[in-house]
Amino acid sequence: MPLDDLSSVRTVDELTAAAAGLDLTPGWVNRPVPILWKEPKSDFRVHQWKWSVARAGLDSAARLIGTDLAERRNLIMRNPIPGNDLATLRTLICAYQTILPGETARSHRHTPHAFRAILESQGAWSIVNGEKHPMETGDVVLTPGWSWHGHGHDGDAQAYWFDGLDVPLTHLLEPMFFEEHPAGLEPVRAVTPDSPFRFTWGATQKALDETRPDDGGFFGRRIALDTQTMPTIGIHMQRWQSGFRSRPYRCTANQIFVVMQGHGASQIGGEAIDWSFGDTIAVPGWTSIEHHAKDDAVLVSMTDEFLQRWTKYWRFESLA
Ligand code: GTQ
Ligand code: FE2
Repeated sequence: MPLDDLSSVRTVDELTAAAAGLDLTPGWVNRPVPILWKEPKSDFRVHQWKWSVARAGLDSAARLIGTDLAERRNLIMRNPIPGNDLATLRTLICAYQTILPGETARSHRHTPHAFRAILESQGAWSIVNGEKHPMETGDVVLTPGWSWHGHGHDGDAQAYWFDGLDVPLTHLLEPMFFEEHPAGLEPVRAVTPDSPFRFTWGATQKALDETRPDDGGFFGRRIALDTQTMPTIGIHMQRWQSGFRSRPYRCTANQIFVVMQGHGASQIGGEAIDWSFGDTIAVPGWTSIEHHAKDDAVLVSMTDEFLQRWTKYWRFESLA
């Protein structure tokens, strides 16, 4: 019998063995990990990164390495599961980044979409497609995929921000392109404090003032930023009054919360997590979420919810 002839096999076992030799796997064979399962069961873990710890790391990085060598002086928040050295959650990565007064970080562009939420900055900026966007404390600045972006700092004190990107999704789908700007730092064509890529702290607070808490009680006062130029990353800003307790829920979206103001305690997947300014919490999809603000708090969150809605995978469930 020729090795590639499956016509004359006499038993199921023979067929299985012969097919395997031709890179054909019978679907009826028991596998260690099945193809389908009842409900989401992420390998990724709920995890929190404390700002106090990461900030000290950034300060040491600023002391030890310049932006000439480190194109981006950042600390990536790797989900602590075996074999993973990049992804924060299945589709998302995030990092903390810092820049010193007078420094610049060269311009580049890549297919992954990105944004920054500014934790501490007076005078830092990002040049996005030739337009200089101020990055002041509390601002959110978008760099949609394939837009040139480089950073710099005209102020007097070290600046810090949170970066969020969809790099793991790009890795999965494989359309990765990356290019350095020929000029190093892209020349500034215009200064644009008002730009669809920039959401100032002031504008966010005003929009939140005009928003009522959601009727379901799951999210409190919350707005979605317009990220249609980068549809894989949803960004919400939420503001909770001292004492706010959310109704528990779970949804299939992967979510990362960053604390912009205040402190609180949340129950995430049954785990108590105390959070305060600058902390980041990664929450894989289908994990129970119940937030509690202990003083007036503002959190920014990034999510693949809109991507999951578009693919019709998204599900939401109230847990109380
Ligand atoms: O600032 O351009 O944290 O390209 C990771 C990759 C930041 C950036 C990160 C990046 C950037
Ligand atoms: Fe980048």
